[in-house]
Amino acid sequence: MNATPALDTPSQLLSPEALKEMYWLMLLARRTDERAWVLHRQGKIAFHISGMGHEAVQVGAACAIHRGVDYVHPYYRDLALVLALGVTPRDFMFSLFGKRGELSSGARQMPSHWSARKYNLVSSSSVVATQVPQAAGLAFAIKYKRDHGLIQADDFSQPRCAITCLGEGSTSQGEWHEGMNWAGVHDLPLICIVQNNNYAISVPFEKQMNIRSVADRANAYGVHGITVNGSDVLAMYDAMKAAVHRAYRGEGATLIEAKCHRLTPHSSDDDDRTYRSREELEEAKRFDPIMSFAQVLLGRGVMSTAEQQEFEAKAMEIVNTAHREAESAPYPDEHTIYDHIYAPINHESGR
Ligand SMILES: Cc1ncc(C[n+]2csc(CCOP(=O)(O)OP(=O)(O)O)c2C)c(N)n1
Ligand SMILES: [Mg+2]
Repeated sequence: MNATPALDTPSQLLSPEALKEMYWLMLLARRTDERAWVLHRQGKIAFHISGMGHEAVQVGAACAIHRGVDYVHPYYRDLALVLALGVTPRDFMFSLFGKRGELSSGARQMPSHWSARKYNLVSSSSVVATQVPQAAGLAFAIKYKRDHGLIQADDFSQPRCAITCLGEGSTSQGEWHEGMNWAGVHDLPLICIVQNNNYAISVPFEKQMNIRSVADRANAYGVHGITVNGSDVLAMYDAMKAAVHRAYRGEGATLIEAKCHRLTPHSSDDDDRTYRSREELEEAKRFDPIMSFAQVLLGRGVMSTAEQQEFEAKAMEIVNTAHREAESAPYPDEHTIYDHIYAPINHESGR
């Protein structure tokens, strides 16, 4: 009897170049992130919130969508995700230093509140989970246009899904439930990625919910739910591809719970020694997504050791240049302080 041939998963169809691009994006995010910590400890920047340990979730997700066209509503840990969309380490350094010409808000927002119209990257509030109903609204608009013949399923020039991210702790907020329910009721092309790193600052998962998995909640909203190993970029890519196809074909929303590890304190202003043991952190480092993906690529002969070293050198050069340029750039002109914040005032009419 013939064995049934195994179906190819989307990640098995990725070219060596595509696989190496994934590695490169994860590495670039990590080296940029590491520099931000150094700059903070040197007292040169005020704040940093890190994505270290989350890179596989974010790069796997970004590489599965139509980048720059589908809507992305990120959260503060999504450095690798936004780099994959086209934001550069230089853009990020400008936001860390709050310098003139900063991409997202002209240096008015905190760092890691990304926004760029050219990448369909939508700005979020610091208030956690508020991006979920907003992303559901974008997905609703896509569905409305599709239902009225304004977008076709294969129209690559138009956004055909909206993705949004948040942490597992933020799913305790009402906004998350409202957004997911709306997505379920209307079968929206929404993909919600919950980056479950087991902590909301110092509060562990089991103090946040009395279930074993965030994805268990998908059923209650009538959306598809899946839990994936968020330290494995290819597993994440496969889960995302399935969700993206579902969204593009009008088959409704997906909740992806990506289990990962936060390899740093919550932010530059947190001391995680007060609530998590060093042994636990050392154990988490064994799942470093970049090191494990390097082993996969080297083992398969997709990437050579020489190429890996070239990537390292290139990343350092890019980060050094970005750092240097941002540090020496001027601050915004003080006369522009109210630009884009208040409507221009007509001094004659007083309005
Ligand atoms: C509504 C609201 N409450 C509290 C905060 C403060 N806060 C910022 S991040 C955070 C933890 C979020 O944890 P989680 O959702 O698990 O995401 P993670 O930071 O672990 O990626 C909290 C409580 C906030 N920004 N908004
Ligand atoms: Mg968390």
